[in-house]
Amino acid sequence: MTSGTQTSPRVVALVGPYSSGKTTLLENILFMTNTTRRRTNGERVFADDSIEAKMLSMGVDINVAEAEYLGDRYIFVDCPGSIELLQEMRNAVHAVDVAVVVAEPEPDKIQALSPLLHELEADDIPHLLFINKIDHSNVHIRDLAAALDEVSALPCVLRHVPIRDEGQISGFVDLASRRAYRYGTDGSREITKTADSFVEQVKDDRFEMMERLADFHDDLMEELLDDIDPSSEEIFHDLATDLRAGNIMPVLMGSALNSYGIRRLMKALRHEMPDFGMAAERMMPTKAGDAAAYILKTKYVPHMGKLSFARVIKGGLSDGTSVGDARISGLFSINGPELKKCTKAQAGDLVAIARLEGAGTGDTIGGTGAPRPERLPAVYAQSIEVPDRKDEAKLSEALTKLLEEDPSFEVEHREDTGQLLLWGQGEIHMRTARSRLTDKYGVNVRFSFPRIPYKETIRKARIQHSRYKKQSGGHGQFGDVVIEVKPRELGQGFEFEEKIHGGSIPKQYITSVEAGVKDYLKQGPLGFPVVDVSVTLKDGQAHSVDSSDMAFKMAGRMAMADALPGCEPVLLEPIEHVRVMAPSPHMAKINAMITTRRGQIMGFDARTGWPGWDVIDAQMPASEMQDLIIELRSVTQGTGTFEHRFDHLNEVAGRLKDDVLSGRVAERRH
Ligand SMILES: Nc1nc2c(ncn2[C@@H]2O[C@H](COP(=O)(O)OP(=O)(O)OP(=O)(O)O)[C@@H](O)[C@H]2O)c(=O)[nH]1
Ligand SMILES: [Mg+2]
Repeated sequence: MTSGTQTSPRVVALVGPYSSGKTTLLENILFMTNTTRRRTNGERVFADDSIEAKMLSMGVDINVAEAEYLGDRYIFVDCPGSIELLQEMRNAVHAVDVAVVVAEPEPDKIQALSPLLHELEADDIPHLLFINKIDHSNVHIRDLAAALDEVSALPCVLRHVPIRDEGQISGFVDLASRRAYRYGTDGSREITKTADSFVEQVKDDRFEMMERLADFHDDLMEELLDDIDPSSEEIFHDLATDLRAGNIMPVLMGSALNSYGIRRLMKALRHEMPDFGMAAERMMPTKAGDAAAYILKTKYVPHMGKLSFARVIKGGLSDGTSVGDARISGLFSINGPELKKCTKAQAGDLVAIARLEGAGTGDTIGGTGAPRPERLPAVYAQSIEVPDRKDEAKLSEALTKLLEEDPSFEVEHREDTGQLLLWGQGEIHMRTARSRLTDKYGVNVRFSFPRIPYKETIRKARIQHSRYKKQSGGHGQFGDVVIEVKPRELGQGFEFEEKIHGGSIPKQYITSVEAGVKDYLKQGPLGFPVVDVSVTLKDGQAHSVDSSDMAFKMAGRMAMADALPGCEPVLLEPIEHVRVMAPSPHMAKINAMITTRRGQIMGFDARTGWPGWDVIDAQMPASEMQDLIIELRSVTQGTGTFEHRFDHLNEVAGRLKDDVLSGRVAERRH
């Protein structure tokens, strides 16, 4: 980079559940470091100001901002908190040196951290936790710590305990330094003083902190066993080593809004966060060129076009050169919505590259075999259509951009229903898509629940003789066929055979009959595609002048139309195999939910690699799954998720069948 020092910046992700105060924390770090002006009355100087974010009043994109603190450069990547936007965080944390998990001080809300913490643990990203909003909390810190232990695979090391004056939190004791800090009344300062009386009160907490560290440090263990009080330096040193090694999750506290504890947080980052080496190793392609960079975010910005937020893994980027096949035509440092042109970026820098062709979010340029963050399984679909056919090309272009920006969307063209489906993570995620497609890319697009791809089959066999005949002066049309239609077992598919003897139908017309039969199968007597039938052409007649391909195709079709209503048609619905995953305490509710949705439970197990989580395998009708994720999240504090795939078709009978058929009739009348 052209500005500032030559050392690479320290990159910190701010992650945490929805509305826990990540953006407020970032804003206040920026004020504290004199990067931006102080806010006035409720104004948000730094916030996600995209139309989608305003509409949903939540962060929907990452915010990136740079600050200088005590001579070091920091780049913060503030991630949106909604669980439906988890992919955004997953892509970002892959590139950072450390993550600060911002959480609210309510034991009930701690479980919502579980998927986030697992993300960080799975990708080996060192992380610490900042308990925010401590200003208006009466929480008992031990309850909170116990709740944290439940959701974190790493031991939580509580580093601060609050000091209360008349029920209000007025400061905290730093258990490592044994100092008490009073939160300043002007909201910007922390006044320190050593107070033995406070320290005395928190002796047990300090001992517990040291015990947890001692699991990784024999020296410390010996000191504790010999009743020797270790020095602050030793504890700080061990804390730093353990954060870097991913042994522990340190826990700090404060209030982003009131600037409480922010200086302590910055100091902890300054002294304890890992350097760039670990992130570089995580992102490095197996075969890297001279320079390589990982793209944590692709964004289409009005007036600028495509921007790729990239962290340089090795080598340097410079304007006008190429990295692998990718041409760098414009480099910018990022400060919130402001971009400043720069000419170079070196390993460790996080910059925006302009108009980078052929690479999207999660890709790495300048190498092959780079690890990439996994895509979240799609759990919620909407059918999208443009009322005006003229907009089709525009829609397809906009969808390409949407998918480049956010790999947790998927597009599926369903042949059986003829619909174009957009798959994503839930209602909120879908609303961001709608807003992007309509407001940002100007496509007039309609969203609705997808049609269920019902099918039909038959239960009875039948022999049918049908004749297609037309005499309209000159050339006529003549095709005569005898077919036998038989049901096949579910899942066996369609089969066509011919058993014509003595050439009653000339060979060349047999394929025409088959084409006519297949054409009919697209919509059977109940209005749905017909599956799992066998049709045998047994006999027929041809006319030397009037017979033609067309006439036999029509005859084949006609014979099917005549035969099938008499073959006891039955309605089939798609059944999906679902794996529902959630923390164990929610399993009883999930069982009930599956049963209410006509699901059948097939198995139950602990979730591998996820302590405290279980998995239920079930089969469930697709029609019951369209809003499954919404209910699942509401009964699991937002933590539950599922994977699914088509399994088989199953007969629908009774009232349900009538409902489907009447719905279908109504739909066709449109
Ligand atoms: N009382 C109190 N409120 C806070 C504190 N920090 C943030 N808030 C409030 O919490 C709300 C959410 O804050 P944000 O900073 O937007 O939260 P976020 O984590 O960025 O939210 P998303 O990006 O939507 O997930 C706002 O109304 C803040 O004013 C705090 O320390 N104390
Ligand atoms: Mg935010």
